[in-house]
Amino acid sequence: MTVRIGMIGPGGMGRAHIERIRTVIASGEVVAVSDIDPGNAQRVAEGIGAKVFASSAELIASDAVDAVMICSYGPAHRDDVLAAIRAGKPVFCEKPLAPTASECLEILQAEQEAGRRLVTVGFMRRFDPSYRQLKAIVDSGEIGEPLIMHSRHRNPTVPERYTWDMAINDTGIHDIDTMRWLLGEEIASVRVDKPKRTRHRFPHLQDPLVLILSSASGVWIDVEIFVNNQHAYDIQCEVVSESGTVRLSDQQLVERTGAIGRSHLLTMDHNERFGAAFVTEVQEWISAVARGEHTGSTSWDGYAAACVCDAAVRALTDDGPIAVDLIEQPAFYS
Ligand code: ISE
Repeated sequence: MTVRIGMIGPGGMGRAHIERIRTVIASGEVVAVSDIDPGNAQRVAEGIGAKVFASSAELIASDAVDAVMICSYGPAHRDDVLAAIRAGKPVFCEKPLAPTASECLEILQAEQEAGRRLVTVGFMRRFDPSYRQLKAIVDSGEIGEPLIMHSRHRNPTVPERYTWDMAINDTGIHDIDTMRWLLGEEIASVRVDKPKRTRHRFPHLQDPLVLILSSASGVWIDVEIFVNNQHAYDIQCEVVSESGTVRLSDQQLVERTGAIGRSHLLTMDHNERFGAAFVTEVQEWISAVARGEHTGSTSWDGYAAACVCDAAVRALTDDGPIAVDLIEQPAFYS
């Protein structure tokens, strides 16, 4: 079966997914496109022979669409995710599921009413081979219980339109999801520490910043977010456990040696660093849709990450630690 996909909001991320689906991913085809910019929808659709829809609502309702990918900007997600759930169609939504925890709650409610898991949130690190190997070691129990975790999320640069809260809602949200996923438990509280600011780039940003998270069982986690480091897309993670540690190693396949020493290249953006993860993520989603199953992170994961982000954004201005306010997890998601 070929899953007929409707793509909403094909910006950089959406176009990269389309390219993957067209070239390396099996059993899926993007047959429909909509965008708030009709010119963009037209251009993208023409390139792949897809149909253009004037609105996302019409695309979701179309009989020609089996499943929906939402790659538009965060504030537009809620309405389209709800429409897809009500149409009974599987939906892959890029992060954030929705910008606020209360909008995510509406999604949880609608999905439970629909009676089956339809929503997958695009937390691609869960599909990265090195993170998967790290999690397998943590889960094996061979090095004991995790006690401390260090996460580093560095970008070479961000555009000026990157607002003050985006270090948390757009960038740190990945680390928040990864920490929950690695530990298999929720984050209970968050504090934000503000180091000396870089002189590079924008005065409206606290850059870098450090989230100090505490998990439900008391694991201490620091997440460094530095989005104008001027040199690389640099992702690091280390888990310190009772009788050993495990961390991601360098991601490059080759090392070069010459007159100035030994070196390897660094990745410069998320598509380069997580290219393989994106392919696995989208392939697993399409294959699961074809089987009538669910895969990847759930609406609950999108909601829990939003709750931690809400607390972290508060902690940017209020003294921490701020408690993370979560509803009890419905059995539907356990
Ligand atoms: C972007 O949206 C991502 O998801 C990247 O992984 C992250 O590094 C970047 O800061 C975000 O803007």
